[in-house]
Amino acid sequence: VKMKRVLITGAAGHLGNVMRSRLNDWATEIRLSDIAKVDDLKANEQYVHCDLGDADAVMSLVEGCDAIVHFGGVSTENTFDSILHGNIKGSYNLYEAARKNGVKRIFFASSNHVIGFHERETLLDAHSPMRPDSVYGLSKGFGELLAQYYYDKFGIESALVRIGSCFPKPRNRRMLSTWLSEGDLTDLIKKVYAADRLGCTVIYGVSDNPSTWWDNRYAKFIGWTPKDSSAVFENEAYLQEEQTDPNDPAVRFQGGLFVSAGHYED
Ligand code: NAI
Ligand code: 15L
Repeated sequence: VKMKRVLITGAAGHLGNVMRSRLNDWATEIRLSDIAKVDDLKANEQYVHCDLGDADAVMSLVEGCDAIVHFGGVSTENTFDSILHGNIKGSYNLYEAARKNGVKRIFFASSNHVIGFHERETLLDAHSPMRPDSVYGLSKGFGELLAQYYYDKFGIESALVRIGSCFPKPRNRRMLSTWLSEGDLTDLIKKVYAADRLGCTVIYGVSDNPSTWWDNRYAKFIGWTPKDSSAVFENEAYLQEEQTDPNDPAVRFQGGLFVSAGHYED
């Protein structure tokens, strides 16, 4: 399926930048937005500076787009004010703009930190209760509920993709279980838009790793089968050398370091 005009928010960030080049052929036009500058625009790319917390700016940003891949916002723990602005108001502004501009389907970059306070021995699926491990994770929980509301009330479909750890390779032992390859993420985005129906569906964004805490049984209808595996990194020296204590909260809980990270005060 070739898309007409796709909006990628957070396009100056890590995943926005990677996906912008991987998805280039997928769309006739790609609109890239961020508060930071996006460089080296290709012929079919357009950059729009936009603060997601600015409702009017987001309204005009979304105009004329037929798909939104929403990566923009604060991507790790931070102050409540910055998360309120970029993630809570930001995602509300985006869904309002989608409603008013007739956008029918959104890829929402949620996070594993929505469920980070589950222990690693617990196998989760889409129906497991949220247990956010941070104000950041809490804001992603808000985003998921927001998407559900916009689906129930206005029929806007969303993929709520609880991304594990999407980096070129796992950075620590935990990421052997949470790693998502760039190739699998690219394929997932395409599958989300190729599906006849999407509804409002939670998908764990994780590759086919030997160890996993997440079961995508309720998203099978989308037809996404991750092909990569963190097994290729298992024997790397930096992962062997890491010291782990089973009673360390960062080892006990799925969210890793986010569960014990400090709580920011404004
Ligand atoms: P990133 O921090 O590199 O990119 C986020 C981008 O959003 C940045 O370029 C930043 O300038 C922009 N942004 C922040 N506040 C904004 C605002 N108020 N208005 C407009 N733009 C704003 O993060 P990354 O790694 O690329 O993640 C992309 C998305 O995926 C984020 O929503 C993150 O929460 C989510 N995610 C990423 C994971 C990963 O493994 N990389 C794991 C789980 C979730
Ligand atoms: C996230 O939600 C963050 O955006 C990313 O930077 C990683 O820390 C990732 O989760 C993770 O859990 O590894």
